[in-house]
Amino acid sequence: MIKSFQSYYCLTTSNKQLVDVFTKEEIKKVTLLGLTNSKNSNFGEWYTEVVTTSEIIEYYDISGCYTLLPWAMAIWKRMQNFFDPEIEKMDVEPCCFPLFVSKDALQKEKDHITGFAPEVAWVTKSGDTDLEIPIAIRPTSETVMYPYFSKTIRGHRDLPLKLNQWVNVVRWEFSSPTPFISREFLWQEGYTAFATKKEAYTEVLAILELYRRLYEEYLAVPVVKGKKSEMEKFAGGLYTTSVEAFIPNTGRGVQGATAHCLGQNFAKMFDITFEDEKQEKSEKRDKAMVWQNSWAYSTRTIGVMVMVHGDDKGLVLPPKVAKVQVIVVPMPYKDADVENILNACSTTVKTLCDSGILAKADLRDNYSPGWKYCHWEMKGVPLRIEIGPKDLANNQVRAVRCDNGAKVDIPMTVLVNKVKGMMDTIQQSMFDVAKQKRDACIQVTKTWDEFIQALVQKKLILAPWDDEEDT
Ligand code: 86X
Repeated sequence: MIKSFQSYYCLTTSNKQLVDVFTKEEIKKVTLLGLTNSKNSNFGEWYTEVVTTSEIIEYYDISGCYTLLPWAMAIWKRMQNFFDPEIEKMDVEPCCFPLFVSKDALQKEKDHITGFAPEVAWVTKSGDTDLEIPIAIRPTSETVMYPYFSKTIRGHRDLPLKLNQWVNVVRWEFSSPTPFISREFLWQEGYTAFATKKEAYTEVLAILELYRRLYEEYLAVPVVKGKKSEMEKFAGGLYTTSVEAFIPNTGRGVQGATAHCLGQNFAKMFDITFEDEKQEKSEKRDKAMVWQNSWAYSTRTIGVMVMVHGDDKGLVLPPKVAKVQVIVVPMPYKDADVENILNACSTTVKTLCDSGILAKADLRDNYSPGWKYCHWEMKGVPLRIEIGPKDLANNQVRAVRCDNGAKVDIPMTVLVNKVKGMMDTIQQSMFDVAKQKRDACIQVTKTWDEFIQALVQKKLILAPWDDEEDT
């Protein structure tokens, strides 16, 4: 009976009817629709289920590695399309350094590598033959890039040097990996060098603001900008700034992106020096060390977005990063209407696409409208447009929001403007709701007891802090 269930399902329209006959698990197994876990009762299972069922992630046979499917890469591309032009305006140039690091180079900055050493993945063989010297896969690229910085920076005219690359890196972390918080991930890594401290300090804040905008304006995730404590900063640098997101369900903060001011530590280690203007004219021609920054955000951003916005029906994508912003579903129920309705769907999609909205029609005839609703809700498409006989007769469409289920009839005559407006509304409303939920978790604590209590209650704690190690 279960085997022939899919065709049975296609003939029915009401999801509720099915639930009465089969368990949720049985329905999911056969239709591949719906979630068996709920966000509030078992968050961890819900997360892994939602990323696989929505087809953004595919599991892989190596632990900690996941395939980013087109639905995920579309989000990543949009984030790149925002960030790349912004850093280009700041004269940051694209580059691509090798994936491999020699042992010598990797160990050059011993102090900063020590704690990380267990996370480095090594290539030790080619075929059956041992490599003479094992080579590491980059966990980050300081040691790959800075020899080049040292070589290419001679005088003040070579500064500032600003490079960025979009690559994958590998960190064999042992804390349980999960989709988007994985051992191999994609990121942008920016490395810059300046003649003065002031320029470096200014850039760190400019990049941090881009990270805030990325989260808040694109992913609709509220973040807090800040400076890490001495304990939490990148040990190789001078100070670390970050944007931090909050996941209400776990009560935990997540580091969203970091921008480090490295000071002159790496300049000293890698001999990245220049003859500055004043000194050039003097007899001594002393070398001055450059001031450096590094900054990165990774595909972890997508995981944070899923955790913040996803619900019990699946993903909920902010319009600004969704591969498909509007899905158009026909609702034919009498044979006579079919052709007209399908035509209306195609026309609607064309009208929307012509005005820059990412719309798509799901005209497949082997799935019921109900199945399609669940499917696209699972994938988080911000707006569903349904067109049935009644809509056709009234020269309108019905629009349903993915984020809150709100339904509205839109006259065809104002379709484009209305849908554009709804994209903005959904984007803003997703941010507002997420911010409201986060802010509701904030608790001010002034004593250690209050602090512990708030932690247990999954609060986001606001506490006095003087950055003394003892405190
Ligand atoms: C710290 C610091 C920094 C450039 C960024 O956060 C932005 C982009 N890098 C990264 N870090 C390491 O230095 C590191 C080093 C090794 Cl060898 C490792 F295996 C893991 C690491 N993880 C983080």
